[in-house]
Amino acid sequence: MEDTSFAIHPGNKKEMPSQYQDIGNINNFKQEENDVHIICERGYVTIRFYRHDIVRIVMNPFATPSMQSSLALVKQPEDVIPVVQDMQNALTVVSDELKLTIDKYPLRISAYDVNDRPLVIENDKGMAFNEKGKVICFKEMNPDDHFYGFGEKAGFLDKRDEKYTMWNTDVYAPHNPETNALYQSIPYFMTLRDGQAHGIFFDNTFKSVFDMKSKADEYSFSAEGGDIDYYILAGRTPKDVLEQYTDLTGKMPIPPKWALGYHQSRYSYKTEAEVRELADSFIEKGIPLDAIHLDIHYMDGYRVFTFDNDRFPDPKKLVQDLKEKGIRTVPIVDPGVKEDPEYGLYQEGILGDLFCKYLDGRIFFGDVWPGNSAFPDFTNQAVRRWWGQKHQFYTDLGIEGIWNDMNEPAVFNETKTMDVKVMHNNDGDLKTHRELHNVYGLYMGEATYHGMKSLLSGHRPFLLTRAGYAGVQRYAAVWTGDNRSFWEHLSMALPMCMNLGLSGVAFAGPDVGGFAHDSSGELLARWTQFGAFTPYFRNHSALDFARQEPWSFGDKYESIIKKYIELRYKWLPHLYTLFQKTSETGIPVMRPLFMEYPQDENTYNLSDQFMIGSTVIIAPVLKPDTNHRVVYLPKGQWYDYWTDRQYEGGQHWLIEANLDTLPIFIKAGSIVPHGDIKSSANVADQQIKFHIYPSTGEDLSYTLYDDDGETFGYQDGLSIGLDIDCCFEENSVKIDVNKRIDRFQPAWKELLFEIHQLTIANIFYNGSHMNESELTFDNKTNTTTFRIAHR
Ligand code: MIG
Repeated sequence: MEDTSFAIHPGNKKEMPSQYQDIGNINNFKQEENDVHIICERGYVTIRFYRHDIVRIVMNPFATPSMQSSLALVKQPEDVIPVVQDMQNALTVVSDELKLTIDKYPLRISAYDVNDRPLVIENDKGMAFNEKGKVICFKEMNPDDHFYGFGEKAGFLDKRDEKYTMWNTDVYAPHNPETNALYQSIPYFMTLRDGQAHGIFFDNTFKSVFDMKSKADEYSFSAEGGDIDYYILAGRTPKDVLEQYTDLTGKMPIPPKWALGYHQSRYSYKTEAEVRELADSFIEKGIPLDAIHLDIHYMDGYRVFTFDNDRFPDPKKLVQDLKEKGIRTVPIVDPGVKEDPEYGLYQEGILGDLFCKYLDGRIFFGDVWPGNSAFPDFTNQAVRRWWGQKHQFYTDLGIEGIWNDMNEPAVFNETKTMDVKVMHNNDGDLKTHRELHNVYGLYMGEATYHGMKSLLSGHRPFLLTRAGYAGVQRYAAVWTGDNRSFWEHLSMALPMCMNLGLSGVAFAGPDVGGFAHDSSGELLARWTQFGAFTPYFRNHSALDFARQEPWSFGDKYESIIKKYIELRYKWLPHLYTLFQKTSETGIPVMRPLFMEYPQDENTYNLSDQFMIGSTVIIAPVLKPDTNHRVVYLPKGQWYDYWTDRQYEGGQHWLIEANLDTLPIFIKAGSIVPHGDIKSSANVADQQIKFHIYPSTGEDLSYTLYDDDGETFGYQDGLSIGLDIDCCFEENSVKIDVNKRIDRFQPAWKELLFEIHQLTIANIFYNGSHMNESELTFDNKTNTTTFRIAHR
C-alpha cells in the first residue's frame, strides 16, 4: 500500500507522539576525578572528560550509567580533572577548553568553549525518556547552524532541515532524498556556525533518529533504547572536529597502494576464463588496473570460503597469474553461512556454537544467496578470531583483499534483516539484535581485517565493506551500495562521499557507472572523471544490465575513460601523500570546500564540487549533453589545470568542459606532484614531476610522502618525506629539496620541476644556479621545466 495513493488516505491514523518525561531537577552531585555524577529526580547523569576539548555526557533514567562504550570507541580518557563550581541555581564544570553550565531546576546542560562561544545549548527541553525505553536529547538550533556528517546519507551536503534514521539497511532501491537509512550508521555530526565548528557523537547503537527538521529552533537526537550517551567535540575548525572525532573512534591505516588504483568489478565475472580475458583486455588496451573483484558466482553454491571448481578450476594459478600482471583479486565474502550438514564451515559453526541464536538456544536462520543460512555471532571475540582465521583459505591463494557485502546483515524477508529478538552473546554480556544491529557489520569488519592482517605476514590487507558504524575507518573502505546508472546518482555521490569523509570514513566511493540500470557511454565517461578523484575508485555493475567495462560503449568513450583512469595514476603520489596525512589526522582526502573556507558562506551547501587536499578543486559535469558548468572558486587565484588560465576567486565562473574535460582548478601558491602513468599502482615511479603554481609574493612548500606501499614497515619509519620549498624573488626562483625522513629508498630516477606561468631564467636548485641549457622554456604553455637526477 505504501506505493499507491492509499498511503495518504485521509482516514489513516498517525501514531500518537510519545510522551517524554524530563529527567527533572538535580538532587545531588559529586565529582570523582574526570567524572561528575549527578542524580536527578528521574535520572542519573555522568559527565566524563576525555580531553580538555572532548566531554562525554551519559544519562540513564534508572541507574548510574555503566559508562560502557560501543566498539566504535578506542580512546581512553586522558588525565583531565575539571573544576566544578556549585552555584545556587547551577553548576559549572570547566576544563581548559570547555565550559559546561548545568542548570539545576531542572537539569539543563549547555556547553561553551573557553571564549564563551556557545556550542550546544539546552533551554526549556533537555534530556528525556519514555516508558518504552526511548531516550531523547533536545538542543537549541541556531538560525546559522549548518549540519554535516551522519555517515552515508542521500541528499545535499548541508543536512539542516533533514531528519535521518540510523538503521543499517540493504536498500537495493530507491536511493533518493527520502531514503534516510542506508547501509552505514554513523551517529555523528558536525555543526558549523559563523565559520566555527563543533561536533556531537551519539554513541548509541540502537536505531536512532537525528531530527534537524521538525522544529525551526530545536534539533534532537533520540534512540529506541540504551543511554543517552554523547560526546561534545569542541572544534573549533572543521578540521579540529575531525581530529577529535577520529581520536575517539580511530584513524584509518594507510591503505596498500594497489587499493588506491582502479578496480574493475561486475556482478559477476563468472568463470576463470572470463576473468583472464578481462585482465588481458585491460593489458591489450593499455588501461591501468589494480584489482578485479569476484562477486558471488565464484563460490560453490554461494558457500563462503569455497570456489566453484567447474567455473574456477585453479584459483591459485589465476590469482598468481593476475598478480604477476599487477592485478589483485578481491573476492566477496558475505556473513550468511549455508545451512548444509556437509559443509565444513557450517559444521564448525554448529559444533562450536558460533552462530546467532535466540535466547532459548534456537539458531536464527535467514534466507540469503545460499538459501537458508546461519549468521556468525561476531559480537563474540572467539567467533571473530575463528572467522578471521578462516581467511587463510583466501590468503593461501595469494589474495590480499576482501569485499564484505550483506553485512547489515541483509536477509531476504519483510524486515530485510535478522529478527531483532535474536540475542547476541556479546562475550557474555547478552544483548538483543535490536541493540547491536547497527554494529554487526563493524564487528565483521574487525574480524576480517584482523584475520587478514595476521595472515598476510606484514602485508597490508584491503577490506571493502557495505555496512558499518562509527569507527569503520579503522578496518575498511566503504562503497556506497546499490546506486543506479542515473545522472542523479552521480550527483548524489558527491555530497554522500563528502559527508562520509566528514564522518571519519575517508576511504569511500560509489560504484562508478552505477550498479543497477543501464549505463551509457556518456554517463560512464563523466562518472569515471569523478571516480578518478574519489578516494575509492571502482567500476561495478549488476547482472542483466549493460556491461560497463571501460570499452563497453565504443572507442570514443573508451579513450576518454582511459585518459581519466590514467590521470588517477598520475595523481597517485599526491593522493597517497594525502592518505598518509589522513591516517595521522583523520582529515579526509576528498573534502567539501567549507573545510578549507569555513568563513565563506558560498561553500556551506556546495554539493557539486569538492576539494582534494587543500589546494585542488574538482568540479565534475553532472548532466547529460552538457559542455559547461558553473564553478565556484573561493577567494584567491586559481589555475585551470588543463589550460593554465588563471581565474580570480571569490566568484562563480562559467566553465567550458566538453566530454573530454573534467574541470580541475589548482590554487595559486601550491605544488602538485605527478607520477608516471603505469599499469598498476605498485609499479614504481621512475619520475616525479612537481607542478609548481606560483602566487605573487608567496613562498611555496610541499612534503611528498612515500613508502613501499604494501607493508607495515612505515610504522617503523620505513618511509620518505621529501620537502620541496620554493621561494620566489624578484628575478629568481630558489628551489630547495630536502629529505625529512629517508629510511625508504624510492626508485625515482629523476625529479622534474615544472614552474607554471613563469619566464624567469634565474633558477637556483639547492643553492646552485641552473644553466640556461638545463632549462626548457615552453612558449605555448608558458612554463619553465628542469630535471634533476635523483639518487
Ligand atoms: O543482494 O553480490 O551491493 O555490489 O554485486 C545483492 C551481489 C547482493 C549487493 C551488493 C552488490 C553485489 C550484489 N550484492
